[in-house]
Amino acid sequence: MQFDRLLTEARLATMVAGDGGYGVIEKAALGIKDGRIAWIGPMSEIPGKVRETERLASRWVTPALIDCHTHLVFAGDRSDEFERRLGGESYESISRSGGGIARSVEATRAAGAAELAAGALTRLDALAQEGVGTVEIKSGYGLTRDSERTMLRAARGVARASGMRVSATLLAAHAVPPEYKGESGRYIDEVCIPLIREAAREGLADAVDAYCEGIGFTPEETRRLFIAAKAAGLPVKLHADQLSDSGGAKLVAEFGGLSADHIEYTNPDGIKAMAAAGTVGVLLPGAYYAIGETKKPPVEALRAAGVPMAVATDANPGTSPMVSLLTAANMACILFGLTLPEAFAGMTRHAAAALGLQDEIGTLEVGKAADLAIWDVERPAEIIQWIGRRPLHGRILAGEWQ
Ligand code: DI6
Ligand code: FE
Repeated sequence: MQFDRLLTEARLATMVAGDGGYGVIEKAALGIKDGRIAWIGPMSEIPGKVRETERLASRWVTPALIDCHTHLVFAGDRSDEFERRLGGESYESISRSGGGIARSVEATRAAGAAELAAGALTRLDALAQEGVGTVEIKSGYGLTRDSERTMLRAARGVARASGMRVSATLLAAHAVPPEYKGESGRYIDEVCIPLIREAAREGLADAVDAYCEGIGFTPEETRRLFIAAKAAGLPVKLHADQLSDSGGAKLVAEFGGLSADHIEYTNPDGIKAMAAAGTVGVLLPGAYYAIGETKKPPVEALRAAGVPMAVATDANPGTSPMVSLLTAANMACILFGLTLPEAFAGMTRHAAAALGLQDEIGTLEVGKAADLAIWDVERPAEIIQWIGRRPLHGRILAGEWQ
């Protein structure tokens, strides 16, 4: 067997499902050919005589991490709202008085594509330094047909510039823009649905998302949007049940959705529907923490129902100003009660499924992309235990050191 690269003396956390743990292979080797994992196993079983080894000196190797829910593309600053929230005002009340998403929309509309990409790249770099190789990036701060597409183009541009894999999501139904105030239905029909068709035709989006919430869109509007997404051949996901129980998780599961995200207020019916549809539950502890939410997502019920759980940053300028996936994982363990292997699966295997990329990334398996994170730690638990430490040795993406 010939490899382009053979990593030896590694400790692998393959994250392959089975024992519910890390899928460990000690004293392991991993062969890479044409950007893919071509061989994996104990060093004692390396097939034939192979040269060109890169010794990892017992370092741990995991799949490159995946942040499956971010809003990394935006312009402007909302730290004044942070101050207002510290003064006791709620996120919802700030939103209703013209702050919140609307503020970022104003700044984002005024920014050019280059400015948007530059800001996103800085934030993306923070994630890269923690071993992230794939990010999802949503639109949703443009809210016109042109500016939403500019945001999606910026997300595609960021992928090219960073060498990272980017999954772009159309989130035109993030908020009702001022020019449609009080007419959310008309905004859905005149802007969001035509945009779905355009984005699909132009290859700008990989999925469609919506903000189904009292301060966002109703379940009925979300349903119409999902019907259009399905017709355009795009999978759906949803900001569901974050501030109240609106039946969002059940709705997105009904459409075979990739993921239901937040899900703090999701009821047993929603959990059942997610389990039946294979919809991933994406936990976003950064938002829970930053807005001072007290209702936790129903982790025990999700676990009992066999719903795969992912963990993401929700990086955004309002409710989750956080560009650290490892911190999100730490919070998911401490605040929500995830086990360490669950948190790792949430940043790898289940995050891949939340993006529909489970055949491509998320585990160390022959045939998958050679997207790896290599760590200077004694035990995988350390990676999540520490906050702000970044014990990353390096990343290999599509077979190449970054
Ligand atoms: N994700 C979102 O998109 C909204 N909340 C959340 O957790 C709001 C984002 C924002 O305030 O900009
Ligand atoms: Fe979000």
